[in-house]
Amino acid sequence: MDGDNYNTQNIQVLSGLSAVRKRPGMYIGSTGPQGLHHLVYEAVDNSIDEAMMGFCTKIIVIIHKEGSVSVEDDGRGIPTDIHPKFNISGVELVMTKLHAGGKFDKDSYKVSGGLHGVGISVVNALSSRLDVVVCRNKKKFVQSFERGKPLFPLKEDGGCENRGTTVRFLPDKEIFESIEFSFDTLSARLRELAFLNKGLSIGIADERTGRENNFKYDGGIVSFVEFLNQGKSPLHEAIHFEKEKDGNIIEIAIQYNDSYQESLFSFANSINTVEGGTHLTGFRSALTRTINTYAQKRDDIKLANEDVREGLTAVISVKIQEPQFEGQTKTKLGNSDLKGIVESVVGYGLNTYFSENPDTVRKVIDKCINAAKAREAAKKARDLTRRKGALNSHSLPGKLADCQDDNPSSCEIYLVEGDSAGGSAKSGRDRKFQAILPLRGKILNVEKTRLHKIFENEEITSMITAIGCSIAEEFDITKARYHKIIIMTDADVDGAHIRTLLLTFFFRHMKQLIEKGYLYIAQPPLFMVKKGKKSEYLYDDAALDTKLKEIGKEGTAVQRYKGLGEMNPSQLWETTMNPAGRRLLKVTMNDAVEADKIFTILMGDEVEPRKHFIQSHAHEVANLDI
Ligand code: 0RA
Repeated sequence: MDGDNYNTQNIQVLSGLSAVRKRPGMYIGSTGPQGLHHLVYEAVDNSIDEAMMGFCTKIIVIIHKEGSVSVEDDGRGIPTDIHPKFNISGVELVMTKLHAGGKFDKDSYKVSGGLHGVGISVVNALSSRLDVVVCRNKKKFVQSFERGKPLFPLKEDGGCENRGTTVRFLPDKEIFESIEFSFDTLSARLRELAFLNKGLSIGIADERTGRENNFKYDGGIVSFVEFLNQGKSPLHEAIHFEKEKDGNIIEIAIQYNDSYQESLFSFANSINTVEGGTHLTGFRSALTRTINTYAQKRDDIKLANEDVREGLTAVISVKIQEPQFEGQTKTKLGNSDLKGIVESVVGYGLNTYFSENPDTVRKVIDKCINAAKAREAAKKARDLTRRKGALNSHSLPGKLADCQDDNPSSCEIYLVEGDSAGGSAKSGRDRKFQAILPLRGKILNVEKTRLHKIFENEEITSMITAIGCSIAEEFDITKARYHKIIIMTDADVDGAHIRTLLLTFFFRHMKQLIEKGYLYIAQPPLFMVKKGKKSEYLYDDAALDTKLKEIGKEGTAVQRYKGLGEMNPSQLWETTMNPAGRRLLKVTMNDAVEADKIFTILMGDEVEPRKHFIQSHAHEVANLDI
């Protein structure tokens, strides 16, 4: 190899990659678990691009034993010839040049695009080792890198039968907090990508555990809504349409079910736009308007947005030239022209579909009119100002013991089961930053409840008011008054049930709180072990076992705590509330689709799938990831 010359030409490129290593967060969002997994998505996106252009049918992701991940596709293979301007191979260019994105031909726009759309060179920069294998024209080529630096130029390494690209990388321990990949997190995203790219086969295998999944959905997002509606009762065949307008591709799948919940997922260039955006606004507006036109032919009733959301399962996928991502987590589509475009495409598509499918129209309109009637009846039956007052006002619920501080990021609220534990928590807390809201009795099962009923429930409204960010159309996460919302229930069956009901409420109505990492579960101790004058709190059975083995059973008293009420205020503070020693479980959701299904099954009204779920999960320990 032509050593010196080779290095000189790469100085510019390498200084680009060293910028990535200096400020990884700017390129992949964070160096935590999200950023780590983002590396895989970035690598997969290149293969997805190949698939979207019609050259790749299969992608295989493998988590290897030693912690690296490989992404293999059967696309055309990254070009191996020497690029005239840079004088290095196409492979090396793609792997080392920032924002190259892998595409030489400008005509083809990148429609998958990782969240940050930075290209695979960023993966290379942040990997202690990366190996690429390209098969093109029956020849095999290889090149290896360490922390972005090529160890040698691309070289031929024998022949091969099939074409394609394999990129295998080991994330750099010096960069990431942890380099342990989660099979479930990757699997969830790959399934989503398989839904969004119909017919594409995506497999994932975990060599550490032997787990594997294979995804291929010939129905695309129609399969997606059908999947979301499993365990629910759909009212009609999925409605589907896809249209290109002004260079944007808009694809919609809709299927109502008989529940009161909405399950809606929106995507822009395959990115889950959790915070919504212009495409979603356009969709909602067209849906309400179109259904209203039909409803008014039948009944003199005006449907509100929330009436057409009841029982709606929908997937919206737009593919656009230059997506602008905004919002707190950069998952809100900002392109202003998309609102009108989606609105007109959805209006037209729905009208066409409805005019050809009168049976479906009737079922959908019935459902929405029912929702509207229930809402209006409830409205008449109560003082409207109360709802507005209860949810938006500055009058906090009477039983809330608020904290003194008013900076949300340093404030916490404990949602405590029962008045007596609530009382202990109020005396035991640090009132400067800890607020207490006692909850009485069972919490409403929101899974089986219409929105307006939710507004009538006192426990729920007091929670909504205390937290401050409202729900439904008025939901606004920036108004959250606490950045730690801590569920504290007894360690018994009732406590577990209340916890599940609360989780269901947060998942259905304040999902973004979970996504922001604001929701926690307190971990009160299960035991106190006393020997002589020494006592110690233990938090699970395993810890108790270990302790008893260590100190011996003789002369040891074990007290089992069943309820929070068994602890006095100072014990509660010491064991469960004092930030210095307490344990908190953060509620995370690495798969919103899976969580949706789990809540449907756990809290919905079909008994069979629930039985199956409980049986097939009975062997697992309680897992508070939802
Ligand atoms: C640039 C041009 C061509 C293919 C690719 C990039 C490509 C990149 C990656 C990254 C992972 N898998 C990939 N597969 C393809 C087209 C080359 C041609 O015209 O044959």
